[in-house]
Amino acid sequence: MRATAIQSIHAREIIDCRGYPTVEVDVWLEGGAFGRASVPAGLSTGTHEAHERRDGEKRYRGLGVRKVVDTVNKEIAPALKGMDAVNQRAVDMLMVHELDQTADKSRLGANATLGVSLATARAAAAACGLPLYRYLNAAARVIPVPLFNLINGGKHASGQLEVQEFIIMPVGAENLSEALQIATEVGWELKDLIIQRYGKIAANTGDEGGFVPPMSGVEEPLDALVEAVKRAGYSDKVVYGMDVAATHFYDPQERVYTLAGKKHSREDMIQLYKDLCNRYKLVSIEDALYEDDFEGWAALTKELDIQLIGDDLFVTNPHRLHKGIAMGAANCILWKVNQIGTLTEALDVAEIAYRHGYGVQVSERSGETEDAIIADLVVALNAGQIKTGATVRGERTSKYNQLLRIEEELGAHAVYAGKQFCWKGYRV
Ligand code: 2PG
Ligand code: MG
Repeated sequence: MRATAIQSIHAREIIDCRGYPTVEVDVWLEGGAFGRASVPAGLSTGTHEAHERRDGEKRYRGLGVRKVVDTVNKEIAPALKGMDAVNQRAVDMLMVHELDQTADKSRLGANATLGVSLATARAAAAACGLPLYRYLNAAARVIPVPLFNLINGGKHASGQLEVQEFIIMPVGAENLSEALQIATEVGWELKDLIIQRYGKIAANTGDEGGFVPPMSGVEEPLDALVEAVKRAGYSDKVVYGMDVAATHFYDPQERVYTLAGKKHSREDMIQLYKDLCNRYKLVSIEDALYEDDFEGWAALTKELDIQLIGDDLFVTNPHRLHKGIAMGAANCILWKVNQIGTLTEALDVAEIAYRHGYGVQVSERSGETEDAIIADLVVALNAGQIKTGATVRGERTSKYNQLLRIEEELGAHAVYAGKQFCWKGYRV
């Protein structure tokens, strides 16, 4: 028996940062190597994501995952026993094509397959004596520029902002540790500014650690970010981004986006983005339009010379990405492993993106655990960008801290991607 053969797999129910149950999987290999991974969960999810299975029973308001845990322990574990963990593709494809056999993983649950898939990768890396990022890519060296989500709206916050995320990107930092310092200091300035304007009660934070001030529309939060960056002294090092998550304030019947009480057509939204790009150093917009409006996305992509990211639009799915590429919709994919449900499929999607000149931005979910696996994955992909919240809350800082360790380990070979981020000419 090879040392890297799977000896046993064990899943359990744990809780994520919102207290929602989720799946954690342990994989043991014959030679004694061990890997553990847990599964994140979205809240502002795209309609076309792979299926996240929940118990639907009284406990945890239906959100329990005991049935998923059972599926891993009783069905997946015996089927995978003896397989070679370094053959990630074979492990993942067995789950997808032989055990599940549905298009959206609704039989096993994408939360079952992903937990097993990620824990297997970790166990295989451990057996090889390598950090995960290096096991997946011997040439990995790019430390991503983080997109720090400092103001939370939409489904991630109990405020009135429709736009879900207002983001700063310290592209002018020298390295990740300076980027973290910049984001933290800007966050403190923003907190002071919010308290000055709206009082202490307004400085609470949302699901991703950003503030939830009583602001409205798009300009007010962007102006506040610009002011906080200025007060912190980093105006020449920071550019801005947003995750609009537009599907969540769009009415498909009426075909309107309701923003700060006003109805906007698709064309109004495109015009709004054009105006914002003229007024702010806005270089990256995610989910600017409705998730099924590929035509609108193509028009938007023609009009704007910035990074346009498809999250709910592509849902890390090869078919939706191919459709977008064919139509010229967006120019970057948001990469979330749980949207597709196995590591192999997620890596395949990233490869499609790269081949067609699309960017890849690795992202957390709003419901994270302290598992920092995306830090290794973003370096393995040399993707150059990560979105994982503000610099607070353990489930966010775990990713940044793991990236700091990787940066240190790569030493002189590490390349901080800020300098390479050149959308709209912001080549620093
Ligand atoms: C998003 C994500 C993460 P959720 O929309 O990009 O920020 O949110 O995980 O709730 O889908
Ligand atoms: Mg999003």
